[in-house]
Amino acid sequence: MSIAINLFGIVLAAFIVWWFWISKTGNEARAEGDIINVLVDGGVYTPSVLRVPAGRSVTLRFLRKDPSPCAEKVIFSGLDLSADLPVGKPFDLSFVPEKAGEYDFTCQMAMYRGKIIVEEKTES
Ligand SMILES: [Cu+2]
Repeated sequence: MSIAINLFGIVLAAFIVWWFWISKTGNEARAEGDIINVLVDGGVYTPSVLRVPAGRSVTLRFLRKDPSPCAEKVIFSGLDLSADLPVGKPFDLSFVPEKAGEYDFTCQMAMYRGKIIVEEKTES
């Protein structure tokens, strides 16, 4: 019996590590064709790290599947940007990130967490 409990503990610990660490840092997306699809479900933005170029318009296409009020708002600190996301249909949020840097975006209670990395324009 105690072995079963220990095994359960190990599995649980592994799951917690995965949930809070790997699942949130492991998915990253770069803007392709100026649109990034972001799924809002299960307490995470997928992908949660978005790389976009500075000075060019980008569209974040949010698809919110989570009906809980927690997921309703998305707030971009540092970008002076926020939106209310509808459930079950795509919502486009377009903006031009002017300054390179890292900006967090979260739901109202900061349970959903993501990050936009605005990259300096590469001179060509
Ligand atoms: Cu929330």
